[in-house]
Amino acid sequence: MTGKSSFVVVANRLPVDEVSPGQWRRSPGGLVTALHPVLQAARGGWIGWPGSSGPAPAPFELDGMQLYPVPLSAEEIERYYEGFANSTLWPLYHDAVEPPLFRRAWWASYLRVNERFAQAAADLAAPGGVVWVQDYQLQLVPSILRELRPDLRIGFFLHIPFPPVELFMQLPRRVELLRGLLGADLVGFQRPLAAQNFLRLARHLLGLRPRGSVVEVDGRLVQAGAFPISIDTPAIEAVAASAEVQARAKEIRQELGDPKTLILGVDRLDYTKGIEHRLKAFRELLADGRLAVPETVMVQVATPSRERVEHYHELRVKVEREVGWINGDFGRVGLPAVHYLHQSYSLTELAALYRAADVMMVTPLRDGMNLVAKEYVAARVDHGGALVLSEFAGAAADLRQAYLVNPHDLDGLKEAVLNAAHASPAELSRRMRALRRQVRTHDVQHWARSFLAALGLDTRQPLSSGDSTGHEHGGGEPAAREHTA
Ligand code: GDG
Repeated sequence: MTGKSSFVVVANRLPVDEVSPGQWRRSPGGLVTALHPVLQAARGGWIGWPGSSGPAPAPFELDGMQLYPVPLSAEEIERYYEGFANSTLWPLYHDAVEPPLFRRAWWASYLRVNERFAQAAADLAAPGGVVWVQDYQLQLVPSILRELRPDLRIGFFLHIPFPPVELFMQLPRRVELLRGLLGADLVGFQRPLAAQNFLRLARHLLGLRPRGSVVEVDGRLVQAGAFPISIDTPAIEAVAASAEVQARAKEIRQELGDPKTLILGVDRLDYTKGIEHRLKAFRELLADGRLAVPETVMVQVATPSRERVEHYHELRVKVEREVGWINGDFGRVGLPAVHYLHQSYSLTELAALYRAADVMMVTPLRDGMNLVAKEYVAARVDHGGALVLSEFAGAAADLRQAYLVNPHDLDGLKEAVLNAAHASPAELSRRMRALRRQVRTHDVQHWARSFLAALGLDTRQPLSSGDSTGHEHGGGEPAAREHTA
């Protein structure tokens, strides 16, 4: 592939999976769904790691997207990805719900990998092009890229929370990380509070003077704002409404012994998701006699995740011990209380589970957004089911008619589960209709458009390929935007 791209996405992972050697398939997920049309129209490029160690394949095209694989060595996967990204930044940015680990050797690797991604973007982007950098693994890319290519318009979006100043200050490399983000023209977050934390930090750490949502750095203006991410609502609705999924939902309930109440959890097996809190609430409700097996059963899907990281290994042991405890005390032969599934499923199977569940429990201790909560709502085309949702998920601000809970308040959590399980069909339908309006009007297309419009890229106009972005850059004036900090 040759030629420069006027629109470039930079993300840790390429949006594809290798199904057999040299055979790639688009991976499921909202980000690629949202960006696919923009990438197609602009002949845009996506720079990312293909998912295994060693040399990367040559650039290739898939479904109209130009894909540029960036190689990572086994040592870089260990230090940059499992180390600095997932053992330092991930826990620290999630309220330090597990203690972040600081290892000096990880930083050098994080810096080197960020330089590699930035160089790839600098090589690919057309003059005056737009580059959109994704997430906490690549926080140094904006400033490195700006040094290499001052002509570009650079956006950054953080998918996870941005911590309060007091927590961020623990980072030994705090100045470099903050300066990295300030290389962007627009820094987007899930919630306004995160944008405020970022701007406060710029004042506290670098003595900058933010005005509203804008801060001046080295004579440039950097804008911070909230752009709550969402899901591909029409696609999920279509899957959930299919005859296949309806039949499968019915079958799942039968296989579970036709319970009166089916409680569901679906998460990556991650310590931020509050899986243990949820299980404990269920165990206590059974012990109190306020719920009973087999009228009530729980299904917990815990998708394998980051298995080589120590915290994740420990979590698995704790969750599985709790599941064993509950089933030992309350299960019967052929009728466990909790069906625990440490596996990945197809979207069709997930949609069937969503449609089968009476109560969906989403109880993170801290979560940037949480797409599972939104997917559950989108899947309930029948207006049934109840969503129990943690206040500490970004999604709680969008999904106000959920049963909102503090997962640390075990009694409150138990009450919410009972209220959800015992609510009248009319009450459930009233809440679900309101929730569904939100995810229908604010889907992932809406998210991508809002961000790119704020960055100066109008995705409603046909995009040109080649070396023009089809928009004016002007003298650093921040673009108008829907959501402000
Ligand atoms: C980060 C932030 C933010 C899960 N198991 C299976 C499966 N999934 C899919 C879900 C959902 C996605 O994975 C998980 O998204 P979440 O938002 O719930 O959580 P994170 O992975 O932590 O995502 C988060 C998000 O980025 C986006 O900005 O919302 O706060 O932490 O889509 O459906 N999908 C399939 N099989 C599974 O077994 N197919």
